[in-house]
Amino acid sequence: TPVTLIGVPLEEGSGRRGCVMGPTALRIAGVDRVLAELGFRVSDAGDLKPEPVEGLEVGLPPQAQAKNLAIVAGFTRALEAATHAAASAGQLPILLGGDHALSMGSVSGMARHASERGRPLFVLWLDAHADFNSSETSPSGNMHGMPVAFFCGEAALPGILPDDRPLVDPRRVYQVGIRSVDAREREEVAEHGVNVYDMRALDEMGAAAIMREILAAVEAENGLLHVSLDVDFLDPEVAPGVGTTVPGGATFREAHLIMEMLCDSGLVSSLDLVELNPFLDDRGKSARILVELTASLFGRRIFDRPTRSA
Ligand code: DIR
Ligand code: MN
Ligand code: MN
Ligand code: MN
Repeated sequence: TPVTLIGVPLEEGSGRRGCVMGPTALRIAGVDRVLAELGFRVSDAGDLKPEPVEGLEVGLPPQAQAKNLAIVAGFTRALEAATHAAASAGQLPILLGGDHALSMGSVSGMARHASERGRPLFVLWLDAHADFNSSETSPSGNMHGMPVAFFCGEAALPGILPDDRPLVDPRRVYQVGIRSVDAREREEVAEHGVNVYDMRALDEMGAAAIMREILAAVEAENGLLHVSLDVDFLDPEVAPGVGTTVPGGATFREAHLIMEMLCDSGLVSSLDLVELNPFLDDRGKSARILVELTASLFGRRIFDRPTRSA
């Protein structure tokens, strides 16, 4: 499958500056080069321009908070269209973020693509955070905490995309690495049946057992699988270049194993690399790790595995 890189210079969904430099840092770290070395045809669509949007605030519920709604909405519309177009053209889109609000658009575009193919879309959410706040429940108003609720139709953010768009069933969302959830967000995640493997689950079960369960669920329904990788999924000692570090995250080896198992599955349809903040990084360390993980997801391995019968 040919791969298309789409830069998303969005930082207004997070509480601080810096993610706008993410796409450039990922390119400097060689994301296109490692994919080409693995034999993929890679094209770079450059950086996405947001559509101009205004007047959405009037549709929000009273007391709702959604900071920088217009700019995030403009990116969401452009991203939904660009991601859908790439997938429809038989390409595998990789979104170079940019903060995690970009997944409102990328996942919605993939949901439309999947529904046109008559296949369900599954989402693997690798993150310290559940990102299931709505404009009414968010304690911060930062929209990078809302994308999962948005593409499941639960974010109370009307008017950004059509109300009748294809949504993701929250029971087809699988979250791994979770360790920071807000009080009301916790209730929403449970109520809507999101599958959460928190850090305790990762410690107790190990990454391999978790991934076998998730991949079996995708396979059982012949689904497409969108992977959304937030830098803060990783432990801050592994990847410091992110605005919202949370101690006790995934290790380098756990993350690589997850990527290698995703590669073996052949199920991945699309990928977000998000929340990289080069202004906070340590000499390019986090950008490089994201690129190394991408290489593992696309087939780099230490040795070929002996083929084992199931
Ligand atoms: C927090 C932090 N749950 C919020 N969220 C994220 O503001 O909604 N940090 N995504 O990276
Ligand atoms: Mn996130
Ligand atoms: Mn996060
Ligand atoms: Mn709800």
